[in-house]
Amino acid sequence: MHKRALITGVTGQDGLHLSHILLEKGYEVFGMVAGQRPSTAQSFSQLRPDVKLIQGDLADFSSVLQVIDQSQPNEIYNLGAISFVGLSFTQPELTANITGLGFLRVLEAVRKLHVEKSVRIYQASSSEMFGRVRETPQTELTSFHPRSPYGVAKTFAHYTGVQFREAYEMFISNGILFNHEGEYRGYEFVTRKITSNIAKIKLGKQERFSLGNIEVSRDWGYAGDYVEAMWLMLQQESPDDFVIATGKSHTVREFTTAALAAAGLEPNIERYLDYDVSMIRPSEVDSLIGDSSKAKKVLGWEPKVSFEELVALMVENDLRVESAR
Ligand code: G4F
Repeated sequence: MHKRALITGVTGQDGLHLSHILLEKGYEVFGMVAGQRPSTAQSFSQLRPDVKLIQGDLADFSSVLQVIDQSQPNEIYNLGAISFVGLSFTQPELTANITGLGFLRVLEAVRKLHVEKSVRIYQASSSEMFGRVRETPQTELTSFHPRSPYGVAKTFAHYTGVQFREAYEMFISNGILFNHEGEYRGYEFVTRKITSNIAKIKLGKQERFSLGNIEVSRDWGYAGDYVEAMWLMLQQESPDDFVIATGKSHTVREFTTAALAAAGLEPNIERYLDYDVSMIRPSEVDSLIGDSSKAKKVLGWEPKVSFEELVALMVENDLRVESAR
C-alpha cells in the first residue's frame, strides 16, 4: 500500500523538493494549492504531473478540512506560509493569519476528522524564531526572540504544535530549519537575488545591482538536503523538535563575493553593487548559526552540500536560466 502525503505550500521551494523525493519514495502525493495566492506561477511548471493538486487555503478552515478529508493522508507537511520576512513587515496580519493560524487550522481539522491518532504532521518551524539570538550556536533548547511578524507567527505555530502534541498525544514534529536555498528559491530572497543578478552581469545584460545590509550572516544550506530531514522526522518512533542547519555562517557580503568568483567575475563587490536602503528591515536578525547535532544523532541526518557547492549550484542554474531568456 502506498503511503499518502499531503503538502501545503507545494508550489514553494520546499514543496517542490519534497514532492520530488516523496514521489521517488513511492508516496501518493497531494498538494494543497490556494488559487488566489501569488506563490509562483512558474513553479506550477516545475511540479511533477503526478502530484495531485487540491484547491484549499490555510486562511479558510473549511477548505483545509475538506482537503485533508479528500486526501486521507498518512503524513501532512505544513510548508504553506507567507515566507518572505520582508513582506511580513508590511502585511503582518496576513502573515499571522497564514503562517501562524494556518497551522492551528490544520491541527483542528485533523482533530475534527478524528484522525489525530493516525496522521503524522510536520511543521516548518524556522530559525527566524531565534531572532535576537540568546546564545550561539542555536539549539532546540535556545529561547526564541523573534524580530519580525513572520518570526512571531512561526513561533505561535511552533508552540501550537508542541501544545497539541502534549494535550492530544498527536504525532507532530517541528523542524527548526535554518536558511536553505537552491535552484527553486524565489527571486525575492537574497541568495537568488544575488545569483540571478550576477548571471545577468556575466551575460552582459546589466552592469550592477543593489542589496540592503550585506553584513548580516546566515547559516545557509541546500534545500534538497533539508527536505530529507523533514521526511526522516516523520519516520521516527516518537515526535520531537529538531534544528536543521550546517553549523557554518557566512555574511551576505561573503555570499556575493563567492557568487562573483563562481561566475568567473572579479570578486570585488564594489565594482558591481549598489546600496538599496528600501531593503533595510525595521528590526533585523544579525546573525544565525545552528547546531544540528541532535538531528545527526537521532535522525542520522547531515547536510551534504557545502556553502561553496551551494553558491556554485545556484550561479550555474541562473546562468542557464538567464541564457535561455
Ligand atoms: O534571504 P532573506 O530574505 O532571508 P531571511 O530573512 O533570513 O529568511 C529566510 O530564512 C528563514 C530561516 O531563518 C525562513 F524562515 C524564511 O522563510 C526565509 O526563507 O534575507 C537574508 C538576509 C536578511 O538579513 C536581509 O536583511 O539578507 C539581508 N538582505 C540584504 N539585502 C537582503 C537584501 N534580503 C533580501 N531579501 N533582499 C536584499 O536585497
